Amino acid sequence: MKTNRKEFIKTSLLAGTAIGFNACKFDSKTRPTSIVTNKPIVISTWRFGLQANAAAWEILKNGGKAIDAVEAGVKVPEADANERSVGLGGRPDRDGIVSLDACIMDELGNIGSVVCLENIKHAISVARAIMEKTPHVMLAGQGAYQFALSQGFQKENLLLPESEKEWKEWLVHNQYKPIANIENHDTIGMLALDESGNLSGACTTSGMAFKMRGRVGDSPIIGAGLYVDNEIGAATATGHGEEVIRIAGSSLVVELMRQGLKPEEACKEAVMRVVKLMERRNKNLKDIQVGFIALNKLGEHGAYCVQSGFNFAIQSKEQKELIDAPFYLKV
Ligand code: SD4
Repeated sequence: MKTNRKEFIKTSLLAGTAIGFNACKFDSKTRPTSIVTNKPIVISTWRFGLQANAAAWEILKNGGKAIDAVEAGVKVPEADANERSVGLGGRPDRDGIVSLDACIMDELGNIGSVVCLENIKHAISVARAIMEKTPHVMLAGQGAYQFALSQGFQKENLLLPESEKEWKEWLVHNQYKPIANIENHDTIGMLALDESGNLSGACTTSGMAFKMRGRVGDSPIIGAGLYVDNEIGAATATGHGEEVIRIAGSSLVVELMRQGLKPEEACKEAVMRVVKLMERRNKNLKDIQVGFIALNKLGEHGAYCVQSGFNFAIQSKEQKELIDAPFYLKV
């Protein structure tokens, strides 16, 4: 994989830690005997993915299910008040209200999604409850909140003093111009392949900081912010949701893998679609960031993004690492 590695944590020095993976096992006569899958494995977006992966790994290493692993994993930043873009402590919209978006998808094609959820920090678990306990796939706003309360979720004020202070400072200039900055753009998207060879994914965010009230990005939209096809692979996105939705990003990455592309190649091709549509609309690419991560059925992974700054975390038996994603815009 062609990646810059400015920072990394290694748990072991097994040969070939780059991916720690061979597609084929060879016998003494060097005839391929079987496909070796790199499993279990979990990957997720951004630096906080390291901690989130660790929680997911506790489930995966004991033979647990990918769907349980991704939910448990992304709940870590959701509950962390210091993470300012997910769950508790997330930055508010421009009216000062924290609203969360999330979705989850399992190996069977079960999906659950919640948008504009207020006062409940574990949006991912609400999405899962929608998946498992309703005949629907998506609930929004007040209805989603009522449903969550009915399921025993606790009401909680998600706007913490630091976020409120930042919002008040933002109000002084009140420029409605989303900026490509990892400081106010962070979504956790997580993909896991479990010991049984099943894939699942989860994605959760407070969305773009100081967004318009009611604005929904890609993160809770199956096909845009997340997609899983248990025959092929899974993908998730981060960055400017509008641009990800425009190309049906995560679904596209999975379809590209179906056509034979490796995860990094598929992510790169999806980013190139973003680039093309930005150019066609005469928009400045420097103003946006979009990043994809992908995991295929063999446990191979990859990522690609528009501009530098995006990284993703991997955990498997052989790897525990944060990797800088390769990027398009070289300036
Ligand atoms: C959104 N994609 O709401 C999310 C934000 C994000 O890194 O990913 N930021 O558009």
